[in-house]
Amino acid sequence: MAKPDVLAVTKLHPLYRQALDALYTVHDRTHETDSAGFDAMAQRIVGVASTGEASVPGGLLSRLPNAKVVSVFGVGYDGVDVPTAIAHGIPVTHTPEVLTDDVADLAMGLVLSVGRGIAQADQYVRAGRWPEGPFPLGRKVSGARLGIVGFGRIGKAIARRASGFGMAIAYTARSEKADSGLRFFPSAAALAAEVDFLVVITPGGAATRHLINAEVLKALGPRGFLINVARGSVVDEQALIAALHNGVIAGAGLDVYVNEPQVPEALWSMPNVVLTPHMASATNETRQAMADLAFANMQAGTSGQPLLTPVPECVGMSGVR
Ligand code: 8YV
Repeated sequence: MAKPDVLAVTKLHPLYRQALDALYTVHDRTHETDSAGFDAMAQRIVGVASTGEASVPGGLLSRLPNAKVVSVFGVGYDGVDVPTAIAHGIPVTHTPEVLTDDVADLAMGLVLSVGRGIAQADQYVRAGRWPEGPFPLGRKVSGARLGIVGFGRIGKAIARRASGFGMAIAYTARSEKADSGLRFFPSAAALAAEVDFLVVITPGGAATRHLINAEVLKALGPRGFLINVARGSVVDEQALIAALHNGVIAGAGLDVYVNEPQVPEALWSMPNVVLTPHMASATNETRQAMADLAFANMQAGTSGQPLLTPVPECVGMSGVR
């Protein structure tokens, strides 16, 4: 019997791709590479596979009359046109929980790295410069003030780790979480003014675009560091480059960018930034767990079973638990 057809809208992680290949015929970006061929088979597509960074536009979903699920390999699904998916009765799933620890770990890694200059110190040793004299002093992380922008699962996991460093932790979010026991600020700017490290971990998309702008960076100030493990779109990248260049803030640790995998060249040579290539969830253990969950959601969706982890907007959809 022929395997059911699914569309991969981007290059998938091999673990997710291999799992899908066992059960499905996977069409690799056919909507982009072969428009005529895609028209001929669009109605056979029963599922759409995507990632946190990729785009699943409404126009594509409208061409898939028999799609039963969009399964995103990632917790963020800002690339998916969810209202259009819902309008067409196509639920969207993602991979929450399984990557929370890794993303929180990398956020703390960037806090330590920018505060203590770990990446720069590594370069200093490798360049043979130690004999010239000691590496410049860093910023003490333990006991410093940490602000978290976005207080969902990952934001809370960052707070738990930061409390182990004896940090004074505060946050901003759409609403105050009464049970957090932490100080709440109503805006990113108000929070930034009160902290040494500002860690951004909100969902991406239109609602948070440029939430971190020139005003917030000014409030963070010349001794403040920005960490972004959310989406590049949340930070006004040009304002950030200017702030780093002009000493408006002390430095930044960035895992995400506006136009990945392109990173603005202006950042490459800045001594006060640490740059990582969108790798917050990139461990063997977590990528396996993400692949298992994304595959299980695809399988459930295409066979009419309850979905394991639908995105919140799709929880109420008929046939979705
Ligand atoms: C990516 C992410 O999905 O979970 C998210 O939202 O951004 C990442 O985990 C991952 O890089 C796979 O593309």
